[in-house]
Amino acid sequence: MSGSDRLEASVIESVFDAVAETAPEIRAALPGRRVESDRENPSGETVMAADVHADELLEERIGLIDGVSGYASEERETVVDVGSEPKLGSESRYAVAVDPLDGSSNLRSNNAMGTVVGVYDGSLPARGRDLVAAGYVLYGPITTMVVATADGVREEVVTRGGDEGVERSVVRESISLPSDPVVYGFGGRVPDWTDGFRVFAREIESELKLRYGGAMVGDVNQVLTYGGIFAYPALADAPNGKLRLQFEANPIAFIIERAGGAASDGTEAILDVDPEELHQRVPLHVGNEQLVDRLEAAVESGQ
Ligand code: FBP
Repeated sequence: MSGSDRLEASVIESVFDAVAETAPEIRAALPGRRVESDRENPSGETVMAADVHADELLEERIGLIDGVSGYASEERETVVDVGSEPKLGSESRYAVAVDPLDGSSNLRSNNAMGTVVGVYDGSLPARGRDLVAAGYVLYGPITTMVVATADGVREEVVTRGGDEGVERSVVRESISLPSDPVVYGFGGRVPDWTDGFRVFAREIESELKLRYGGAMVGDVNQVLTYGGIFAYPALADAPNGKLRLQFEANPIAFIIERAGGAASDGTEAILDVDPEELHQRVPLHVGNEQLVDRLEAAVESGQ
């Protein structure tokens, strides 16, 4: 293994160690933080106290990792320079982009939420093809962490191990999307969808079962488990949809592609989208490849 391969492997491992160690703390701190903070994020959304707390914990832990030069989050205007000189014999530097608490509007109703993480080889904003790993934590009835690297996709259960800290056990290895899709979940209001997307949705409704929980991580995890498609599409008054390219769409697209699926903005692969700015939004459609292909055809013909 070359020095730069060693650095990359070490950075990826350290990032997901830090995320796994932080996840139980993020979860344990939720009950007292189901209230709005006094802040707005760069996308103009009111930030919950739990978003702020998760972001601070992750910045502190990820910022300590050797080889990580930048930390960016959906809740911060700019990339934080957390770099120290790499000690593993390589000049390669990595940036980590995080959605600390995806779906935090589910806090009030006590539904699932997650943490999304992308490890980019390069500075941000970057193309999804520059990701070397991505993953998410799902705070469901149990806490799970999905990690995708060049080697494939795995799912771990993360629990607190008392004085020993966090315990992790791999429960699914080499995950691939089931070939016979079962579920779909689409965000946004139906009247706000484009004509092409509405036509596609009408077809899908008679083929698959609706599963929409209002947190991308939870909805994508259903797709990863049962096969199907998740979308937060372009809307009449929001042609770029709602989800952020660097923090949400790219990491999820990377995971789904590694699991044998596809991810599109409606016309091209999400991972090929050229970023213009850190907080840009993008329509996201992810799932089994044949469904994403059909979606692209429908969106194209019905603009
Ligand atoms: P946050 O990261 O600010 O929570 O927003 C993202 C998100 O919550 C996604 O997880 C989810 O898919 C979408 O917004 C839900 O939006 P809506 O409430 O419009 O269905």
